[in-house]
Amino acid sequence: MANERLTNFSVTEFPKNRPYTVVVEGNIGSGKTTFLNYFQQFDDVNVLAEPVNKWRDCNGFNLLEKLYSDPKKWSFTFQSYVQLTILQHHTLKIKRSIKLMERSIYSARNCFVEQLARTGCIDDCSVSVMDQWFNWAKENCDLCVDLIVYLRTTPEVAYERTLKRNRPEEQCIPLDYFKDIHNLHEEWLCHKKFNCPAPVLIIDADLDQSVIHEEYSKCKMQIFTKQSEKVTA
Ligand code: TTP
Ligand code: MG
Repeated sequence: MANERLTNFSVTEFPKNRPYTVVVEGNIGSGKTTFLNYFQQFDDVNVLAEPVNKWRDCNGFNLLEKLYSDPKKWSFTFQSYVQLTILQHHTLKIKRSIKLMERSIYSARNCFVEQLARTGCIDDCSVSVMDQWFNWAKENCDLCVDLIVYLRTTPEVAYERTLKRNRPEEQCIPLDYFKDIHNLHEEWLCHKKFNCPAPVLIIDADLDQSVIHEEYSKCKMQIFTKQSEKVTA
């Protein structure tokens, strides 16, 4: 499979002066990293995975652990850093023609900050500051997204997978939190209640790991025809 190029499958016109950018979204534990790892095999794809590793080590501070231990105290600090690190991925200059990213500043705002705001874990004043940064970034940086791949799971499956993979910080997250984050992904990507910057390709990510690679393989065609369908529509 080495040297295989995803652009060979493509029927879409790639942007001239920036990479074709695909962001992968879905609940915690929905399989975003597994999905991205599958695409590492293609020579023309630059995969930017696991920003969460930075959130667990910001100059030695584990912000993810702080967030879950005291959300009211740490959510602004945590979400500010999330916004910065994802912005760094959005703006990273790469040489390959396709950029595949885990998460975007849109899901950080529309799903996670929104959930914190609705449950009173972050105050309006902090959200306003985050939004000022967010709007500034949108106006002054190239945050173009060509396609959103939504790995749609039921909250129960995402919850079970998260327990199983055993990131220590996440063991205390209740099922209700997964339901909230799931519903916000649905509001955003299916019902378009918030700013949705690109067409959305929905994948059934409840499927078992044993068949998921086959699903990804089918999906590479869909990913790169979706855009052209939209252009010609
Ligand atoms: P995800 O960004 O969903 O990453 P993941 O690696 O858990 O996903 P997958 O299994 O699909 O690869 O979440 C990482 C952790 O960060 C999770 O505990 C939720 C938290 N988080 C926030 O609290 N706020 C945010 O804005 C984001 C993006 C994540
Ligand atoms: Mg991941």
